[in-house]
Amino acid sequence: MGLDRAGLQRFLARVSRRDFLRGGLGGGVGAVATGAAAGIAVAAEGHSNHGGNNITVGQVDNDGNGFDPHDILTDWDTGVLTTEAGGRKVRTFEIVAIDKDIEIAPGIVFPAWTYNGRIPGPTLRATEGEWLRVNFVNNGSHPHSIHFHGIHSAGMDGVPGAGMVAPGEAFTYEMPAKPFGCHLYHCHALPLKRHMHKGLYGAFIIDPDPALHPEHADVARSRLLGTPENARWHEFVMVMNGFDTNFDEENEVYAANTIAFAYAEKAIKVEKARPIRVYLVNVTEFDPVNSFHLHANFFNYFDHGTTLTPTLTTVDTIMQCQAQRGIIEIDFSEHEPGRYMVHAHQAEFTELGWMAHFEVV
Ligand SMILES: [Cu+2]
Repeated sequence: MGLDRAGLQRFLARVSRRDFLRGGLGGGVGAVATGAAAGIAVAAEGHSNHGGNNITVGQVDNDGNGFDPHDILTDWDTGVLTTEAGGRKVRTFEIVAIDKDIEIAPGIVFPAWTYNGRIPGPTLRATEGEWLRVNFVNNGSHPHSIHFHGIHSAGMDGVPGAGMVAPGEAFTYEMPAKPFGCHLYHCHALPLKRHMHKGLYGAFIIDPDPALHPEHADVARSRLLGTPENARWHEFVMVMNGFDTNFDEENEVYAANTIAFAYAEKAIKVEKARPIRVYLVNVTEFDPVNSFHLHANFFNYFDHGTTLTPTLTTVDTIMQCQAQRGIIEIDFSEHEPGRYMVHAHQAEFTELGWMAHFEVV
């Protein structure tokens, strides 16, 4: 093969990561095997599987996890909206950090740290110009925080010394909802990579206020949850993540919204006539980039979602470093009905779980 030493190391690392899934749970050091795991293997690239599905065999217990990845696509948490005497609109959210085991692929249970018992945490959704109040309780076993990617004061940054919360304690983060776009939040306790990859992150969407964007008011209205213009769209959140199940600082499982192959096994149904908007966030730890590639079609992309005109037009692949995010807009109205694949174009990530289908009907 002519590999140099570094190349050989990369090759061996890849083999060991694939062997993890191919061998099912045999080498699952650190991952907790459930009873249901016995006999579960992965239909990987063995010769007998050519032409097969190349996805996991068996089912993740969504009830046991307490969430269904198909619900996570669309279950916006809009909090509670109140108007103060002075007219200020305040949106209040409740988030609790909890240690919890999550089954991320059939039979592979990850000892996670979560916001509200799920990974990703609730998809917080607000409107530009509101005031946000996030009541955070840390019921986990380690100090945690919520660091928002948005615009706020130093004291609200969720870093050590500004909103770090010891186990059993609470903190309220307050900030304006700006700028509009597709953002994220995550724990910023140290060591950061450990706290992030354990599952403490979520999407944070701020819809534009059409009144503030007269030049693109129609686009802003189409993004504003609750308007008829917005209801035309299929909107989905996809948080690209990975899990290091044996704590060797490499991911063994990849996904959008945590559960390997969830949307490959059960496709995301979309009506042909309705446009699709994906709020895409990359929180993958340990790998420098992740990506989103669409088959048989092209899309427009709004980097960070902070513009109302696309920052990339007519592309079929975009990549994001960790914490980068953006809005993808897809139109299948001219396509024939059928299944259209989406996956990371790092083939390894695809084989380890980050693959999905849109089923256009
Ligand atoms: Cu933390």
